[in-house]
Amino acid sequence: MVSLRFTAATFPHLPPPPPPHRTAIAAAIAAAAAAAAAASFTLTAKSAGRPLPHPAHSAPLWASLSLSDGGVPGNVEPRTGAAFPAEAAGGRRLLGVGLRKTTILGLKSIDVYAFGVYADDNDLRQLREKYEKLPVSELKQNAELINDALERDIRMTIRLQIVYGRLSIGSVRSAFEKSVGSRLQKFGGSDTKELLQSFVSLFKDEYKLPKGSVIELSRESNHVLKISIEGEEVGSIQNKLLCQSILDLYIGDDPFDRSAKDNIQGNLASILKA
Ligand code: DAO
Ligand code: DAO
Repeated sequence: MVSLRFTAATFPHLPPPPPPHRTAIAAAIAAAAAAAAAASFTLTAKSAGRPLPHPAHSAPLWASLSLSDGGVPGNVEPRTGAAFPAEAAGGRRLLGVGLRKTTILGLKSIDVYAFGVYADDNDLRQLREKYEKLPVSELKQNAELINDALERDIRMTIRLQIVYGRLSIGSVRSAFEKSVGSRLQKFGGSDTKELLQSFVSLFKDEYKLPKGSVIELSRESNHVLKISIEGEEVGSIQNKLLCQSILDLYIGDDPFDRSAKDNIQGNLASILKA
């Protein structure tokens, strides 16, 4: 049994909703729960609207991060200047940074967000036994290594820093359906449509993701996907396929940023040999 929990009223920039709004959220969650049940997982939602401790930053985060993190070059995504801490929550180590772009109207390329990929060192050791005999040069090219990293119970985090200043939740929903949806199909889940639909239906139009917002997509132990915005957990779901599909966007065989993926794999290879 897979379980999904989404704390609908804890998104940044969203004041605790007035009663009619709350009712609308409750109704949407009930509808998603029904869809979820059809897809054989359960959904519950916390409705308590806690205000967030920190409002999302209106100034770009990287303005100060480059100093606070000592300006280590490998931690800065060079095209956007977005800086990433060397460690994420739980001591996960930064393996590499990259950029998610898209094209609008088939023409104009835009930078959507910079990302950092993190993994738990201890969990990565699971891979040592199998791979430590291979030379680093081979590990850097080894597709099976990546498949194992995607599939196993290894705690990882993808940290996103929004770069595009006019991101609407509608576009996040459709991008997610397309990118994550294609990976769900690729990994062969049969009943993944309902899963995807009920999950994206929880990304409500009221939520705002201004430039500089930080989103973390984390795979916790036992294939629990956790989403936080500005450090505040907004939802989680236990689903191995969804975790694998999301990670595949960044380190799989058709990644958003090829050079980032190569760099991440290089670092992974060095860790396994260390
Ligand atoms: O404004 O029409 C537009 C283009 C927006 C493209 C957005 C792509 C969204 C990518 C997902 C972002 C997830 C945080
Ligand atoms: O870039 O296509 C992509 C995948 C991005 C995943 C973003 C998930 C954002 C979840 C938070 C939404 C809150 C409204």
